[in-house]
Amino acid sequence: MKLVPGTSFIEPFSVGLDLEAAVMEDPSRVTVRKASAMRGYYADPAALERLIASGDPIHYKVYEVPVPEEYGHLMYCISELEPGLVGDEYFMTKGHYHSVVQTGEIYLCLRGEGFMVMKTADGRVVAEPMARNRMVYVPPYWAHRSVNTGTEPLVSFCIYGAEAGHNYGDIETEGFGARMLRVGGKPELRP
Ligand code: PAN
Ligand code: ZN
Repeated sequence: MKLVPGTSFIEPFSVGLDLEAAVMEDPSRVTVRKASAMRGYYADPAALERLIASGDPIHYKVYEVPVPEEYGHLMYCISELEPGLVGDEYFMTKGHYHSVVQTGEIYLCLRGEGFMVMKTADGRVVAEPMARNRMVYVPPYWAHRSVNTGTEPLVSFCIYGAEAGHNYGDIETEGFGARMLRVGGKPELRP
């Protein structure tokens, strides 16, 4: 067998995914982001500080059994975003471009309701609805952020090229171009 430089050989394996319960059974890595990790992301920083002061609740968790972060491998995870509001803005993930910007991603929503908000570097913004059994295709070049507009956790199974990497810096500086706000009790994407 001839191995290709840059793509590690590993043993096959399987993991338990309970799609009904929307959980990964034995994740070996769980990334937790609390409200305090979201400073700078919401339109109402004072509301975020109140949330942090009231116990700094978990915002979202990402469950993984990681594979090598190399071309050829496929990374996958369960992403679980809690419901809630920061002022009038629904809880959301930080959002990112992939560092290898031509890497796409698939999100299969297992639970909850919300939106995948996607943007390009030249300012286009598109929001696709997320609900159980709905799949969102994030094409190459689009930054992506999930937003929970429901009352239960928004949980998705994601798959993407493992070489992708995460570029948070560009979103921190340029923002997302639009925010998902609660207006008259309903979600509305506002520039
Ligand atoms: C997902 C996200 C996950 C958390 O696995 O990383 O939903 O969102 P942030 O990374 O924006 O904090 C993904 O898109 N990976 O590429
Ligand atoms: Zn991604």
